[in-house]
Amino acid sequence: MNNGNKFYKLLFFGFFLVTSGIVYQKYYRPMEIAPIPRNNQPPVEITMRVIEDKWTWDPAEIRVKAGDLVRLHITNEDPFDHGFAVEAFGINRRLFARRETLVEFLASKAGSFGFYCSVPCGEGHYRQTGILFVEE
Ligand SMILES: [Cu+2]
Repeated sequence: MNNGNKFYKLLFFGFFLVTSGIVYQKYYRPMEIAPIPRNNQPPVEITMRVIEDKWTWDPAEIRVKAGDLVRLHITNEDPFDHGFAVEAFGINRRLFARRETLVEFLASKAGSFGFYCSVPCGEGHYRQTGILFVEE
């Protein structure tokens, strides 16, 4: 078998994978698990902070609508780093000490999702949690 033959097999396999993915998304994927597309509203700007010495998010509850583009402006008031993670949306960002970090994401599914500090930061680390509500 020569290498050219192998190349065409790989190419065909890649084409097959992409095509079957598209066919699945268009015709077979149940509506309820499809990502909700962006609405035509302006981005939702939310100002948040990590309160100094408290291991607390302010606010600890965020409410948005499915389809919103969300922009979180998070200020970490502590002199050390924290993290901001929402597993359901694949978000995990470092919040540097005494700085504002912008976290932007599309709220593409409805439900309630926990967020937490993802950087080991001290005694209150494991209670530094909050909830993101995405309403339909
Ligand atoms: Cu932490």
